[in-house]
Amino acid sequence: MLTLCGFSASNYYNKVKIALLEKGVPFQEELAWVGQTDEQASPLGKVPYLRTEHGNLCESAVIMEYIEHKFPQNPLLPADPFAAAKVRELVTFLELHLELVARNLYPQAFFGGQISDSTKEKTGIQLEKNVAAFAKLAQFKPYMLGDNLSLADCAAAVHLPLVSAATKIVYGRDFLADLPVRDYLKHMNERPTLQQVNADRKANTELLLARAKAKA
Ligand SMILES: N[C@@H](CCC(=O)N[C@@H](CS)C(=O)NCC(=O)O)C(=O)O
Repeated sequence: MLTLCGFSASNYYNKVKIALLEKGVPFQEELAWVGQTDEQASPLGKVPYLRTEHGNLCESAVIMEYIEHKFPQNPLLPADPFAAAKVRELVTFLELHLELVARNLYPQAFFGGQISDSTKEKTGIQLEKNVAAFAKLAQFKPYMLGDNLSLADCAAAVHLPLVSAATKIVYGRDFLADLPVRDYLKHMNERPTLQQVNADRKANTELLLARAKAKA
């Protein structure tokens, strides 16, 4: 059986977990906090990583592709190569151009730190541009790309709330406010898979904060 390793407060961990649950692929979870990961499985010490019967895999995009190919049921990528490429394109925008940029804000938004004025300014400019570009690709109809749930929704459901929250806290304005993100997430969060992931995330976030407090 597959073993998904990491912790449930992680957005990248949850992206993979949603895909496994939506596809109905059996898996077990192994708790691995940052700093306690398996170096062989994840040489950069990042989560998630996946233990399979053939060996280990890290990087969530790679894990998603493996799962999709190995377990074709309940597909999260369209069969048509161009439509599948459009899904991958949107995942790239969500991760490379939104989440990774917004990540500069997390120390201040979520971890009680302070970011420099120049980081705040540069990140704001970059995010404005990237959000406008993302808005040209995302459909919200009702899923990221039309009628069918895809890998892009597994990513959007976990990354968009962080981008919204981080910009709201740091700039006093939700950079995604002009997009129908709230309705989209409400719709997504009605899914039993999302409800499970969100419940696990909340419980694990409390543990994470308690660990951080104990260390301080
Ligand atoms: N590109 C990676 C990103 C994963 C990632 O950044 N995970 C965070 C937790 S949400 C992490 O492990 N951070 C610790 C670190 O980067 O050292 C993926 O898609 O799996």
